[in-house]
Amino acid sequence: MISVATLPRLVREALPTLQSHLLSPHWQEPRIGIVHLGIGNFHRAHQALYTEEAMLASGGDWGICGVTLQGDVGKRDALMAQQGLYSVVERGPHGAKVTVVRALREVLAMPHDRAALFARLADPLVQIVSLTVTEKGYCRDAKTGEVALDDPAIAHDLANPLEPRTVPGILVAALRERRDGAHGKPFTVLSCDNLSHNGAALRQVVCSFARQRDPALADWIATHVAFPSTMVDRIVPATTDAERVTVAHAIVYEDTVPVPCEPFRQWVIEDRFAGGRPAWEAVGAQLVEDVTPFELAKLRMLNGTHSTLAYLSMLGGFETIDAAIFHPPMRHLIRTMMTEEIAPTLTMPASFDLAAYRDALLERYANPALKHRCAQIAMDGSQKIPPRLIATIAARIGAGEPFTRLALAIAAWMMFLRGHADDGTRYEISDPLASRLKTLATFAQGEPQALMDALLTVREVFPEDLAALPEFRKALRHALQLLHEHGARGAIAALQ
Ligand code: CS2
Repeated sequence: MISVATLPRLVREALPTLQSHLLSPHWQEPRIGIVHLGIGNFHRAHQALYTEEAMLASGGDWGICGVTLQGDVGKRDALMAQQGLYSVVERGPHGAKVTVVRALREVLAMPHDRAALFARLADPLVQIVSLTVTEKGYCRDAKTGEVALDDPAIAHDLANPLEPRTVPGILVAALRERRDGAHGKPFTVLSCDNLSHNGAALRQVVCSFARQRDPALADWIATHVAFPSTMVDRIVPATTDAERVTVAHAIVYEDTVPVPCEPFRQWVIEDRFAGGRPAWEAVGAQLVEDVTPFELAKLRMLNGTHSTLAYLSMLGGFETIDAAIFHPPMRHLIRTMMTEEIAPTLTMPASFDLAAYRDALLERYANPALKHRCAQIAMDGSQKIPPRLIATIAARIGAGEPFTRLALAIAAWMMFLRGHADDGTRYEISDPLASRLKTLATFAQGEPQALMDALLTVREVFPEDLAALPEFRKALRHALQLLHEHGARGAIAALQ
């Protein structure tokens, strides 16, 4: 058994000593061509890996400058102590595959490294600014799709445009510098978050922010900046010590910041870039004209059922996704939900087989090596539920079709907000609206009708017309009653 802390730290000088299966050959250290906002596990196991492989396949200076927006100097320092190197641990049913990634060249922490970040963003070598900042990072007004002017962080950035902290504030300040700089060329802004029409959504937020202070800049952005939409997919849990140990055995160096993930990965990108881009298509990414069908299929089939599993599991006491899907009634519920309620809302290209997609998802969920915690997926429900579940319900209602299981998912979220499982175990609610949601849920004292009436007033999640719709209220009320009377496990069994 290796003692991780006694090993030398993974640094670039160590690369020649690593075994060849941990690295692909022919690597030339690239200059930085991409700034990525939100340097979390997901980016490191997804876009960074594709980018590294694209450089190996076709060259190019697409080194990455990763930025943490939460002032996480600990993360910056840990990655920089390894000169940006880290390992990806693909965990499948048949073992783990470790790969050392070299594409990350620099890590900055906002707001501490503001000057360095803006110098990077002004550098003409940087042609892409990509983002994984989660839904809440967009600072979007749920009703209008424009920037949320009542968000204090946005108010701060509008009042202090040279010291921005938010994503719209940073992008607008950087794009202004690009426009006014010597070469006058923009960068492409590439959203990689789980939002519907993520590129268009980001464009609207950025343009509406710019318009508040400088309409000419807003027009320039609208005309010159490309915001392609993307669909990203790979299940990437949080890092645990298990990865540090796996990596220590594989590379015989200490990596304090490895990333676990599943073997599967997918990336569909709209091919509309203002400047150059890595040859991602050479390494499996799909470059398409319109990402919408792929994005909706992924958001509704995968993320929609993920959130359903997460809330039912938090109530019913399943800690991880594989444990939940191993429970036959749960698996049956999720499978039927996809087949009967979600898939019919999707219009896919002829070559896309939704039944095969569903079966592949069930298999991915069952991966016993991943240990994807339900509590992680349950976070930020107020942001995740609209694109994952509400849009699907609206489509079902529009088609005059039932949506019993989708209603159960919403009801499970509402019950989850009480802050305790069916057996009384307490947990924290992590959500940008947490205090309001908790107050509403607690006030209802567990009574289904009161809980529903209280939470349906949350306009960030439920549009007014949907909240008032009798068929929606009836289905939701029924699902809440089931959960209230029988608990999550009983409700799942009742819906077979
Ligand atoms: C998950 C996603 O945490 C969550 O909310 O549903 O992160 C999911 O694992 C990814 O979107 C998979 O691509």
